[in-house]
Amino acid sequence: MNASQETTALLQSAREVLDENWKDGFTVPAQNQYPYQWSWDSAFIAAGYARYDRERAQRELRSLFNGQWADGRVPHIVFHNATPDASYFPGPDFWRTERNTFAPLSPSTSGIVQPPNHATAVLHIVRCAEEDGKQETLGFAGELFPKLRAWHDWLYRERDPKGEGVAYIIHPWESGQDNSPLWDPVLARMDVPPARISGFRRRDTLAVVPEERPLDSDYDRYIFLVDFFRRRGYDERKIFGDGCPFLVQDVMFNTLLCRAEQDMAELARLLGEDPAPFEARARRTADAVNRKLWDGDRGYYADFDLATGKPIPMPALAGFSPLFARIPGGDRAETMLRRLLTPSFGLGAEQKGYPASSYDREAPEYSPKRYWRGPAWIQMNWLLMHGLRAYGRNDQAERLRRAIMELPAKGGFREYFNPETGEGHGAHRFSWTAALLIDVLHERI
Ligand code: 9WN
Repeated sequence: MNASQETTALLQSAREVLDENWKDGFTVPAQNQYPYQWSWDSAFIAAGYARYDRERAQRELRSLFNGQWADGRVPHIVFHNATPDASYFPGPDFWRTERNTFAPLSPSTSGIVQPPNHATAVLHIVRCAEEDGKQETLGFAGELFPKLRAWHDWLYRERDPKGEGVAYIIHPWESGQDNSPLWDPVLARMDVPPARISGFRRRDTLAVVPEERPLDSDYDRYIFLVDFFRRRGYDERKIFGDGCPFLVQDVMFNTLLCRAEQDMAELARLLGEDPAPFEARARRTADAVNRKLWDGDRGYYADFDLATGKPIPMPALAGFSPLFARIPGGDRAETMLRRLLTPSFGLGAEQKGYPASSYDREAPEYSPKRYWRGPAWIQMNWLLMHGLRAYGRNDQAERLRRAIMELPAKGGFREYFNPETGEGHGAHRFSWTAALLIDVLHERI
């Protein structure tokens, strides 16, 4: 096969993954591991559909927003089929979100959230249509616009009670980077009474080997936290007021919020609405990220632990994500790039292997196979690729783009990859791996 035939075959295989995972209205991240609809996955998946099936891209996000709560929150999982699937825990029966009057009765959902990358996906769908000379997705953008605004309003209202400009998260699952070493110090402090976590059985290690998944002690804490929220009926004021043990202002979550507000401003312009309130909120969040989350010692951004009032200076790749929303000014960006383009993250000049490692390869917590503790992820590469381009670093961006294409070709459409060898790990036939590969293969750069 020549290069063009290989690309065509890869594209075809990626579409097959998405066809298999498409459940007539939404896409599961992976059949045997994640059998429902996940929030930030859906936005990445829609970005891939936007390139070849815009009808599906729109249905994907519409389905997700069918699970939006009346208070504006977009839950991290929507259980379109209320019957629990034996391959995933915690399923629809565990969350008891009916304890909150804002939760929809149908579809049933989880009660926590994930990074807000949805407005970015909607704008991407509109832009892809424009590239083809089509305007037909503007109606869809107009339909989603008030829902996206309500979602962001909820984040600023409920998750930023002091009006700092940055939202906090209350669970590692809300970060999207569930098992990152970032959470180790916070989880280690948590006292988990055994009675509160009795009787649950993990399902995530049925299809994926335990060595690639979190430890039991992590899961105890994940479930303890959900129980803490469930007991308070998912009332954010009570969760905060009663001293939730996990309260973190996360860099990547706020970067995606900032970018989503920038993209809302753009959508507002296209729809004849006023962009000013969105621009103002985006600026306020960018300023707050720069003020509160910048770590001058390390030269990139760090999460902030509200429970201790201290930063979490762990070397996670997500600390570079603010490039995606053009948050750092020129000098800071230069400092960050010097640090990013070192062997720590697999982007060193002449370095072998595949960028980017999700955690510093030289840190003691690093593991190339265990999820979020070192492996390369396609969606992280995609975010950073766009971030590097925004600062004119097209050569380095191209290395990430190549990795987005090479990793699935070598390791299969897996959830994550060993950054040293390219071997695939985690769930098989994983949707956003396929979708973002499709996206970059269609780019006109
Ligand atoms: C919990 C679905 C999700 C992703 C997350 C990823 C993983 C879930 C889990 O899978 O999290 O939400 O059970 O491990 O960490 O980013 O959205 O693909």
